[in-house]
Amino acid sequence: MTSWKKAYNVLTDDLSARGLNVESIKKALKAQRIETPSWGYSDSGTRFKVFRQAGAARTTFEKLADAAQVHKYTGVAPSVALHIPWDKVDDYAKLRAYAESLGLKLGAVNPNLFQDDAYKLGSFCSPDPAARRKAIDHCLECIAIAKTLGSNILSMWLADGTSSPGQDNIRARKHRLAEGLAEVYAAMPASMRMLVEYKFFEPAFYMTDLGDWGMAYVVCQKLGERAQVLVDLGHHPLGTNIEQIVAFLIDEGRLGGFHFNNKKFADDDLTVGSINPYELYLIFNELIDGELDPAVKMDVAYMIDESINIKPKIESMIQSVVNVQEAYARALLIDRKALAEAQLKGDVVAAEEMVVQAFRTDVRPLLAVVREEMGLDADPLVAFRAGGYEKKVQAERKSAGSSDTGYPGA
Ligand code: RM4
Ligand code: MN
Ligand code: MN
Repeated sequence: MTSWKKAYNVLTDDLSARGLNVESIKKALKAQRIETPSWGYSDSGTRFKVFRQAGAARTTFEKLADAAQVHKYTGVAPSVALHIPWDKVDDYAKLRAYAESLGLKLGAVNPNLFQDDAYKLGSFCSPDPAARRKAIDHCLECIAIAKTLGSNILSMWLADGTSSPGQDNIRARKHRLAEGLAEVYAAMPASMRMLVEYKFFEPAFYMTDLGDWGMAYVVCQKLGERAQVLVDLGHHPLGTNIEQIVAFLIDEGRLGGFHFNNKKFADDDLTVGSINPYELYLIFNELIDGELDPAVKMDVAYMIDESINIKPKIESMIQSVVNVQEAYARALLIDRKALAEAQLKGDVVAAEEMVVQAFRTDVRPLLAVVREEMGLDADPLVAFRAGGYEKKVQAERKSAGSSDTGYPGA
């Protein structure tokens, strides 16, 4: 505490002198929520090799126990996304009760539309009506599961695409997609949202049926108001301005959620903020700009979608959550009024400086004090390491995991 306190006083004096309201910034930080993915806690790898980790979660129950550790030390990660069938269990009511006993909620339900032989040519877009039926039925099953779990998000990612020119009729695939999604959308209760994720390549390499945000947007618009676009940070070509996509979707009321992760080259699913923290920060800059606009209605699910192969899973997840917190905290330090004035005057340098200076601010003392005020340790990673959980589960989880509950890699 004492080590952070001095830096905290210097920082908050400075922020107050800049006319910022420290208390409301702290309130926003305490209210932030980030969902972690069940598949981020089990063994995973690349298509070359899965390196097993001692103590990695083997069952959905163990994944939840691990997620509870992330929430215990960060205080802002109380929900967990599930992937069906990786997280298939006999009794979903029991799973829900277990989650609640850990202080967790079950979040987005992700149907798996890519790991069955039937999906060789696609799921919703397949030329084979039996494959399409299977995909739709699986999503209907996921809606039923979500209802039992108390979850109100159906998160759709399709691996659909073609790998050779001429393989299939692109427009016919588009029509099949619209038809199948409409049936699933119609089956959702009024409280449920469908998030539609796009990705420009992989596993198909010639074209992907939902290749970018524009295609996802058009599909959502046709479905209805409760269909919104999900932005996964790893799903764009290199150099794409993701924050612009975010701003555009916010303005159209169609930003449904995020899959936070980080990439160096492709869909790398690395620790959030580990490669390009400035991009993450600029995304939060747009999110706050949207939140402050009374003309804009926002309901955004902040989720992590990472798959760490080498680092210990829980530690990486804590790093990710902390990096998201820091990006948000920094973006909260921008003086919005002054920025708008500089923009209107065309003072490019002053406007950029305001954005850059906030990014350069060391917000760790602020977050340390926020955590202490929430009854947490100032440093989640250090506290987790000192807690002895890794050692405990390494001893308990000696037998091999079942092979169908993990993410094998892209
Ligand atoms: C995909 C996509 C989905 C995720 C799967 C495992 O690339 O990001 O969101 O569920 O991977
Ligand atoms: Mn994703
Ligand atoms: Mn992905």
